[in-house]
Amino acid sequence: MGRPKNSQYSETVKKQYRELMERCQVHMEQMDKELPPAREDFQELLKERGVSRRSFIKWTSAMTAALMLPPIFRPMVAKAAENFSRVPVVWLQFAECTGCSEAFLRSSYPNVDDILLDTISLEYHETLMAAAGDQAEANLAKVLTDFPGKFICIIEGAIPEGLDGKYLRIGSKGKTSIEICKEVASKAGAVIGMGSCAAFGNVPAARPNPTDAKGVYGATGIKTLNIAGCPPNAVNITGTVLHYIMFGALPSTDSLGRPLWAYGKRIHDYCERRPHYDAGEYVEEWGDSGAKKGWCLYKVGCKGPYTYANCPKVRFNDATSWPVMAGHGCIGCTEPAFWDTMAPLEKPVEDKTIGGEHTVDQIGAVLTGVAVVGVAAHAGLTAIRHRGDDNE
Ligand code: FSX
Ligand code: SF4
Ligand code: F3S
Repeated sequence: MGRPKNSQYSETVKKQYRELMERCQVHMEQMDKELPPAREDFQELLKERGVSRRSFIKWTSAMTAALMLPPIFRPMVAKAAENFSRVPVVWLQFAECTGCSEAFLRSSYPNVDDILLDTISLEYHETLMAAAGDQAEANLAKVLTDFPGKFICIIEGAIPEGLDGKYLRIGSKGKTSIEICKEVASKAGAVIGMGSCAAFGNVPAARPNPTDAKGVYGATGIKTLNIAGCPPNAVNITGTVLHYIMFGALPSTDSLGRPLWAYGKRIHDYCERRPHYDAGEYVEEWGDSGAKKGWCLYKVGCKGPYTYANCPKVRFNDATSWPVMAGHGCIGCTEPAFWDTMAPLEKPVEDKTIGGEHTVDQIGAVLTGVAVVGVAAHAGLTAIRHRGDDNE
C-alpha cells in the first residue's frame, strides 16, 4: 500500500482529532460527576488578580499549542483550567532540597500558570500543610480512602535504598520512603516525578552515593511521568496536569518518562545563541570579548546540545530569563546523572559515546535516537498515554 493522498491524510487526521475531542468531552463529563466541586470560581479569581479575559484566552491558545493540540481544543483547555482545583493532589517529599516545591511556589506577579498552581488542591504536602504528626498521617490516609484512583501523586526527591531504605524514614510510624511511595502511588490515578531527583536520583544519587539513592522507578519499580529539572519549570507541571484533567491520562513521553510536549527538543534547538554556534563564534574563556557579545557558550561547557528541555522557550522567574541567557551554559539538569557527567565540566563532554569529535548536530541525532521517539507532525494525536507505558 502506498502513502495516503493528501486529502485522504487530512480526512484521517480530522477523524482522529474528532475522536480525541469526543474522548476529552466524555472524560470531563465523567470527572464532573466524580470529583468534589471547585473550591474557588476560577474566572472570579482571575479577575481579582487582574488577569483580563483577553490574557486568559491568549494563555489558553498558547497552552493548547504547547500541548501539541489543534486550536479546536482551546475551549477544553479553558474548561480544564477551571477544573484545576478539583483534582486532589498528594505531594510526597523524599531525599531532596525542596527546590522543586520552591519552583512550584515561585511567583512574584500573577500570571495564569501561577494562579492555577495557587488553586491546586494539595491534600498533603509536608512543607506547606498546617497539620503535623498523627493529624498529617490521618489526612493522607483519608485521601487514599476517599479518592482511590482519582488523585494525582506528585513525588519530589530520590529514594535511598541503602539499609533497606532506612536512611529515610518519615512520620510517627517510621515508615521508609520506599514503603510510603508504594502505598500512596498504588492508589493514585497518576504518578508524577517532580524534579530530576525523583526521576533519576540526581543530587542524592551523585557519586559516591552513600545512601544508594535512586529515582522512584529505580528504587520501587513504580513508573512515573518525569518533570525533569533541578529544579524543573513549574509551567511543565501545569500543562501536564491540564492534560490529565482533559483526557484522564498523562501526556506521551520519551523513553526517560519526560513529556514530549515539554522535553521533546534540545536546549540547543531553541537557544537564542544558536546563530553564533552556527557561525563558529564562541566564548573561549569567561569574560572575553565573545562573552560580552553574547556568543555561544559551548566551549566553556554549555551542555545544551545534550539536554532535552524547553527552558529557552518558557524561561524562569516569571519568564524573564534562563541559564544561557544569564550568561552560563546549560549544565544538563534534565538529564540522568548530570551531576557526575555534565555539570562539573566547564568544557565540552569528551565521552565518545556522546560527543568527542562528533559535531553537535550528530550528537543531537544520536541522543534523539536514544531518548526521544518520533515526535509526529501531529503529535497531539499520539499525546495520550496510558499509565504504565513510560520508563521502559
Ligand atoms: Fe532540589 Fe527537588 Fe534539584 Fe532534586 O529539586 S532543585 S535537588 S531536582 O528534588 O528539591
Ligand atoms: Fe546555546 Fe549552548 Fe547550543 Fe551554544 S551550545 S547554541 S549556548 S545551547
Ligand atoms: Fe537545567 Fe539547562 Fe534548563 S541547566 S534549567 S536544562 S538550561
